[in-house]
Amino acid sequence: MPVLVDGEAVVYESAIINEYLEEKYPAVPLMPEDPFKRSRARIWIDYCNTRVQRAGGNIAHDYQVEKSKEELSQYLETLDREMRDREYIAGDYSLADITYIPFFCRLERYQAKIGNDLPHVRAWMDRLLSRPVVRGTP
Ligand SMILES: N[C@@H](CCC(=O)N[C@@H](CS)C(=O)NCC(=O)O)C(=O)O
Repeated sequence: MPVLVDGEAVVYESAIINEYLEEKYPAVPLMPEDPFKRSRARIWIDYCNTRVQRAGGNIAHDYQVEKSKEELSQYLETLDREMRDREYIAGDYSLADITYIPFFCRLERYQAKIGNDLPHVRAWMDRLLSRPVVRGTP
């Protein structure tokens, strides 16, 4: 369970931790300024956490594996359609992209493959994983 302890502040839930850090350190903005674009970023953050990571977590924890694999492949197909004409999922690089990085780093754990059948997700994943800060994270 991800928990951030920042002095007296104890923050949990990964999406809430990310927003806490975004608000605390505004010098590097990682959410769009425009309210509609912010809502798109939040939609894809929610999609990752309530669908992609939920299905992946089920698979990793040996719960409803076949059903979850089927769901996960549908979610990835949806993402592939979304990413067809995009470099990042919600405009510029944002917390929405960052939310998917742990999933892409742990594909084996989720018994998932991002192959040639998902070319747009694959290109997006490669783009994210090749960022220096991601490559430098153990
Ligand atoms: N919604 C929580 C999820 C916390 C969490 O890490 N859940 C575990 C189960 S305790 C999980 O299934 N993670 C996926 C995995 O095991 O790879 C968050 O985003 O902070």
